[in-house]
Amino acid sequence: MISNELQKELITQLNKEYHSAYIYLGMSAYCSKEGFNGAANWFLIQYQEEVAHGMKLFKYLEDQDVEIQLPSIESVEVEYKSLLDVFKKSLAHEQKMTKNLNILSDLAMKDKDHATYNLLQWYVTEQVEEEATVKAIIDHIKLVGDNGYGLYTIDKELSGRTFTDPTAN
Ligand code: OFO
Repeated sequence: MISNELQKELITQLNKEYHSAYIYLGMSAYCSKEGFNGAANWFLIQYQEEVAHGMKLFKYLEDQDVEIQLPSIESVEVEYKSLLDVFKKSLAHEQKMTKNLNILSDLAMKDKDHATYNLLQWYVTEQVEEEATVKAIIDHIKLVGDNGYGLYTIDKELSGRTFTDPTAN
């Protein structure tokens, strides 16, 4: 049985996963508008990943008989300064999510709720990968600076990303 406090926090986390998805949809729209179609594809896949994160949590809450509530999803920004800016904002967002997940893990540990703690560790591990991936992209963009051909090459690389359900294993 998940404590009431933790149930409430997990519902908030569910909302945050879908908010993350929404943020990435906005980032995809920005990139597409600016002609960075590869980056638009990359963020669209990120959107799909966040939806999958949300579904994993949704399923867990159902399995644990938690009464599901679906509060409204906060609106998101769709304007950014540059390709570098959009990826920097993505990293800042993921760092915030990591912090939240650590707080949630602390709470599950305090409650001695091993099942929820286990689930949260899956998310914590996923965050390490997400942050590292975005950091690497930021480094590449910084390397090329304003060089058009460099940005074109990075965008082309980003177009190769395909969706693999992160929750499948
Ligand atoms: Fe759901 O991992 Fe990013 O936010």
